[in-house]
Order: sequence, then C-alpha cells, then structure tokens
Amino acid sequence: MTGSYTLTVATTDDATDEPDGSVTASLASGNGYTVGSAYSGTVAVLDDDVAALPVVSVAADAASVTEGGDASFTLTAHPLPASPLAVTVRWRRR
Ligand SMILES: [Ca+2]
Ligand SMILES: [Ca+2]
Repeated sequence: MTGSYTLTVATTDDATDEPDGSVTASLASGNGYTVGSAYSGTVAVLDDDVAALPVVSVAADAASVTEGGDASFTLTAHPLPASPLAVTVRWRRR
C-alpha cells in the first residue's frame, strides 16, 4: 500500500435472529514498517432480524368420542418456543 488503503470485509445478511456481531481488523508486525498505537479497528455488525414467533396449531386426537368420554386435542408449537408459552384456547360444547 501507499498512503492509505481501504480493506473491505463482507458480512452475511442471514435470516437468523442473533446477537450483534463484529468485524475487527488488526495490524500485524512486518518488514519495513512499525505498527502504530491504533493497531486495530472494530465495526459492529447489527443483527436486523426479529425472532420468529412460534406457530401454534390444534388438532383433535380422535374424530369422535362416545358421550361420557373425554374429547382431547393436541396443541403443537413450531418452531419450539424458547420458553414455555401461554396459549389461549377457547372451547365450546354443544
Ligand atoms: Ca438479516
Ligand atoms: Ca441475523
């Protein structure tokens, strides 16, 4: 290099919600120059994705039940919630 040089480091735009990252460039010693006191620089890489909300579905466990028996349903959440989810379920009997 002479005078100045621009180093560019590409970052990846993924679709994952994650903590912010960073790119750091650090000078190493070499022949013909002395490393200055500003020997590294860091650029924060800000995540721009939001957490995907789990999709909750309900399905009847059986199409019918004889009266007096229990009607049961299975609720599923996908993707798996990071912590237990409070889900509102309404049901009615006729
Ligand atoms: Ca992204
Ligand atoms: Ca991301």
